[in-house]
Order: sequence, then C-alpha cells, then structure tokens
Amino acid sequence: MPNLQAEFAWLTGRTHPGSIGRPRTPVQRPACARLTREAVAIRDATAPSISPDRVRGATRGVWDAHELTARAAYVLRGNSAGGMTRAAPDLYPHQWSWDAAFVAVGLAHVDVPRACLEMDTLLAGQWRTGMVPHIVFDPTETGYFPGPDRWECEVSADAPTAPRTSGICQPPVHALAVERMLEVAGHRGGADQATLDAWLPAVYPRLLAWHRYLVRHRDPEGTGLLAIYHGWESGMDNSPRWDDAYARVLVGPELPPYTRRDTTVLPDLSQRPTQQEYDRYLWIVEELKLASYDDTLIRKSVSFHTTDVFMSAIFAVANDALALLAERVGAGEAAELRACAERFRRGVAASVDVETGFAVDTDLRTGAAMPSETIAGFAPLLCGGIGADAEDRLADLLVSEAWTGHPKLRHAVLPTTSPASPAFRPRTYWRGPSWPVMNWFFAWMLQRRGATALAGPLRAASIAQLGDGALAEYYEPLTGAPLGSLDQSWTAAAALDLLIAPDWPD
Ligand code: 9WN
Repeated sequence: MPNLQAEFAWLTGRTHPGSIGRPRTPVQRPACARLTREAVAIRDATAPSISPDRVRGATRGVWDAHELTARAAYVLRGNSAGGMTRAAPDLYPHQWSWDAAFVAVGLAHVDVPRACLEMDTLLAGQWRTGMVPHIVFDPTETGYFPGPDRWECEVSADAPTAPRTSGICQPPVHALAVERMLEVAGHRGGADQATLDAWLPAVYPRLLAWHRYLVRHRDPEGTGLLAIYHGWESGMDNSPRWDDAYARVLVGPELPPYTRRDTTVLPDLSQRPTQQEYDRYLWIVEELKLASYDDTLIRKSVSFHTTDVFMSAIFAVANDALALLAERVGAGEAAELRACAERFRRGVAASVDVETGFAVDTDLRTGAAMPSETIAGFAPLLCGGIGADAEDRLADLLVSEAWTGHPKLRHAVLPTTSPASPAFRPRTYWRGPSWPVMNWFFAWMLQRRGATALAGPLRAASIAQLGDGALAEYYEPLTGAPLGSLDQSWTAAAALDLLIAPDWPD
C-alpha cells in the first residue's frame, strides 16, 4: 500500500490554497472560530498531484486510492459546520450520534483536535440521565424533519436547553471510536498523541455516564440485551428486523400533520421509508413526548419496545474499550465495565437461534422472537461469546452465497438484508442496499478481534465499492449504483480509515 499519509501531509500541512468545497455558517460555539478557519484552510487546499475536479467529485470514473483519500477528506471538510459535521450536506444537516463517532475516527486521520471537537459537540447534547441523543441540532438549520420543535424535548427536565436535541439515542459506538482515535494518533505520536492524552480525562466520565444510562435504563432487568423504543434508535430504521414490532404500532387520528423533507431532497421514493412507516415513526415520537421522555414511563406505555441484538453486541465491545480507557486515565471503573461487557456478550449469545446461528431480536411487548435475515444477525461476530464452532459457522454464513458470496453482487460486501431473503429490496434503505459504513464497521470489529481472514477481503471489497468516488450513503448491491445522499460524512470517514489506517492486514 502506498504511503498515503506522507502523500497527503498537505491535508494537515494546509499549504496548498485552492477553491474546493463550499463555505458553511459555523455553529456559534466558542471554539468554533479557530476550527472553522482551520477547516476552511484544509477544505480550500489543493492536492499537488490531483485535479480539483476529481476531489470535488465533479468528474466520473474510477477513483484510485490517492484520489479517494483526498476526496474523502474534502467531503468531511465540506460538511463541517464548525463544531459539528453534518451527517450529509442536504439530507441530514445536523449531527447524528453514531455518525459523529464514526466521523471523529475519520477526522482523527487528518486533524485530531477537530476529531475531539466533533465528540465534544455531540456530548454537549448529553442529557442529565447520561443519554447521548441521536441528533444534536444545528440551530442555524431548518432543513430536516422532524426538527427540535417536533421533538419538543423541553417537556423533560433531563434534556439540555442548549443545544436542542432529539429525545432518543443510537448505538453506543463512541468508546470504540475513541479507542480507534487513540490507535490512529498512537501510530503518529507527537502532538496528536498529546492532544488525545490531554482530552481523555474530560471525555471519559461522559462516556461512563452514557454507558451507565444504558445499563440502568435500557436493561433494567439485567438480561444483557439493550432495549429500544424506536427503530431510529437502532440506526437501521426500516430494516425488516422491525416489521413485526412496527405492525403493532397503531397510529391514532391525533397524529399532528407533518411534511416530510427527506423526499424533497431525495425524490426517488423507492430509496426511502414509506409514508406508512413515517407515520409510525412520528406516532412514536408523540408517545415519547406524552411520557415526558421518562424511561420508566416509556417502558410501560410506548407501543414499540424491542431488544436490539446489534446494539447490544456493540455495547459489549464498547464496554471493553471503555475499560481500557478507564485504566489509561487511572479511573476505578475498569472492573465494572468489564463485567458489563461480559453481561452483554452473554445476552447476545443467548439470543442466538440454534437453527440458523443468527442472533435474533425480541419484541418486548409480546415476548415473540423476530427472526430476520439482516446484517444484525451477525452481531456475535462483533463481540464473540458464542464459542469457536458457532463463530466459524457464522463466519461461513457471512461469506456464503446468501451474503457476501452471492453470485449477483457487484462487490463482495454485506448487503443489509440477504439477497436470498423474500424481504430483500435492493434500493430501499436498510432493506437490502449495502452501507459502506457498516462494511467498514464489520471489517474494523473483525480485525479488532483478530479475524483477519474475514476482515481483509471485506475491506478490499469495500474499497472497490467506494471506487466510484460518490461516497454515497448506501449502494444498490447488485448493480453497484450509489443511492441515498452523496457525500455522506460517515462514508467519507469509512473511506479514510479503510484507506489509510496503518493496521489493516495486507
Ligand atoms: C433518522 C444520519 C442517520 C443515520 C441513521 C440512518 C438515517 C435518519 C433519517 O440517517 O436516519 O435518524 O432521517 O432517515 O438510518 O442510521 O444515523 O446519517
């Protein structure tokens, strides 16, 4: 692999003024002025050997690794609103929780202080309960629905008054992101390492509060599985995983009227959730408001209440990562966090269907298992705990014709739903398309656990998929066509890490 970091030293060296990207209004935060100037300097830089049109994505063709690296860095810069990175330039003009964590990893490759600020901006929205909300709203933006007025989180005394946020959460990938930031900076050492070392003691207690919130409020009975109140919390909004649970969400006539914005930005309706799905999403928001976003009340009243095996597997490994951070900052909670990791690893293992080997979500309203052929079934590969034989079986399934080995796939990456499943819809959001961020996350987690034989090919196929330079939110898995938002921030972050992280297998 070429030495891309040396080649792209200009990204941090800021020495090549040019005219790439477009200016953004910075969020009004004290630290932003300085970072915005830096972001503009980097965004406006020009790579010595690459045409600005390529970096901007204004031309078509296959991008090589150098061009793609430059383009990914520019996309992150272009999507920066000062302290936060918009999840996507138009479709998602605010900061999303798991997007921000992944974006921070991408930023750590080019600008460690900006990566830390990304996490700080997100955590400024943390609730008094410890919950990290799924959206932190940019007060200067109105182009997304539901915005802060619809969420009305002021009904809860636990919500911050500023910044305004949504009232639910997303998968807890944050401690894993900080661990990765440390790995990236650790390889570089020097000022980057020193910046992270100085930042860690402040971020650690906030991550601890977040994890304790999840333990206390999302698994009050100690089952080792996290519960969610909305498909949005899983991050896989309209996945077939949730079809059974959503079928029981009965939308009342009192649902206030609303106008979707997503279908204006992205008029091809086949790529987005349906109107019926949106009605259910908005109905649950009304139920949550009615319960004043109080977890105890929500558990009794909300009509969507399920376990989430994928989020639970993430939580298991995130607790391992946070335990290491605890030791690093000299905090006393490492044993508590390791016990937590074990509890959730066991919970995920107990949710495995012996027939299929897949982890299965449960509808907590009915107690019914909700089997589905989606990427979430591979949850045990993220966290382990099922034993070597069961894991081998799951690994075989991953590369089988039902998944990355499907003969009709354009690239051997994971689609979100198996192409062999009747639920597979190749263009529709989480019902079939392959999401680069998920393939990166699997490759990263597999590599983290030493499963190099799976991680290496998945990484190579993901880079090939990204070779169109579109940095799309998701891709049609059979044709390779880019779908959803282009220039999606977490796709750019995934591309950067896949291309330039120093520890991937060759
Ligand atoms: C609702 C930002 C987010 C991701 C989610 C993805 C999508 C939002 C939407 O975009 O969800 O939260 O409006 O569709 O499903 O995983 O975090 O990229």
